[in-house]
Amino acid sequence: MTVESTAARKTTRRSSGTKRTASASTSTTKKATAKPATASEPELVQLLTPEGERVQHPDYDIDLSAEELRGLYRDMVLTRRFDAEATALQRQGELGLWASLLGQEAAQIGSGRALRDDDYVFPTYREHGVAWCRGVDPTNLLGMFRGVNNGGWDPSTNNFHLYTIVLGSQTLHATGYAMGIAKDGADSAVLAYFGDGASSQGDVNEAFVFSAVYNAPVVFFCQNNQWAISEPIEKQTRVPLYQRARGFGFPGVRVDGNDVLACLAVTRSALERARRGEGPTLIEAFTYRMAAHTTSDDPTRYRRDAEREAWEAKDPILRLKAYMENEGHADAAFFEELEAESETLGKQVREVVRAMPVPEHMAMFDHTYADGHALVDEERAQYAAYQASFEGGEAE
Ligand SMILES: Cc1ncc(C[n+]2csc(CCOP(=O)(O)OP(=O)(O)O)c2C)c(N)n1
Ligand SMILES: [Mg+2]
Repeated sequence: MTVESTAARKTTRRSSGTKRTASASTSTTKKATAKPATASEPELVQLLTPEGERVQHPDYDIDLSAEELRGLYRDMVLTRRFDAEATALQRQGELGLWASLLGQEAAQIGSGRALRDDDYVFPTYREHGVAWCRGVDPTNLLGMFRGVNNGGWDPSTNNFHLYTIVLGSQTLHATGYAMGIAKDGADSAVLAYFGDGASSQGDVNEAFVFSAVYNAPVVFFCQNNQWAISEPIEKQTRVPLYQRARGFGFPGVRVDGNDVLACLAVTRSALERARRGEGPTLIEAFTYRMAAHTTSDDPTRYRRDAEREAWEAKDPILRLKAYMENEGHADAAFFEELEAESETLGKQVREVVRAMPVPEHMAMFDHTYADGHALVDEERAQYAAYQASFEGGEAE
């Protein structure tokens, strides 16, 4: 383990348990300032501590109304509920697979709510919270995981690209798209998501080179959730990921990925910078994958419970709830109504998934190429022969 990654873990442990003295001595928490990072600690932009105390940052300020805060809270709660429902549906055999975003709600809602409608998003396979912010019907996310369609939404409707499973490839798509809109003279920006594991992909590094050299209006949003399936972050890098940007010639910033306010402020600022024609930014959202990599994975085989427990103390939803309650930004009725809304969403998700029509088997070959392809034709014929070999004509 390197000196810097050791320092990062020390920061993690220290900030998870202890309360700052400022919160005990004053009821008006807004005057507190974040503890400056020491020379050995990588900087982390934070506006809301794990205890729900509002702190200031010299470069990133944000002033949100109570209504906006409640909106961010609602987004996170409903996204978590949707995610839990999808995990349960997989366990009941209704989905083939699910990649949970549990723990990453603040990173996704904060960055997703920083976008303008005309901005464009390139997600991985875990960006359910960002999809929510873009207005993609959450049940549309589930068709691919049920195996009844190849994507499930039209990217151009919500400026939200299809989920991408080939790690990092979407960062190149995003860079090319950003170069294109810049040539068109648009003042919109592109937000590309990827993970700590994907940061090791050649595609991501090529995207950094091209976006820097062409000053492309793209923001790279890396959710460092500490794990790439069973590989820890220490196996991906010898420097904090955000520091890599410097070598490519653009700024990098590490943000507390469990702090929705900080994620919103930092992403908003980076998108504005891109729109001004000042080029790319790398945001490293320091967070944690609380669940398994996917429902096919068993993290108890490779990581300790204590690590997960330390991150539980930094839950993104609980800290915003504590802040809103302390400051009187939400009352009991708000939380009760939201609970009822979550129940309704869960019920709706279950009903829609179970009612999804089973596609005709041969349809999976239809949209591979716009104009057909000899190899696909051969595969289609082979598959048709295989289906015909079953008694009654077709396998269930
Ligand atoms: C090019 C490529 N190599 C390997 C895989 C297999 N794979 C799927 S997810 C994953 C780990 C990704 O980790 P990370 O980028 O940190 O994202 P996270 O799943 O933690 O959100 C791997 C290796 C893949 N999908 N694509
Ligand atoms: Mg990861």
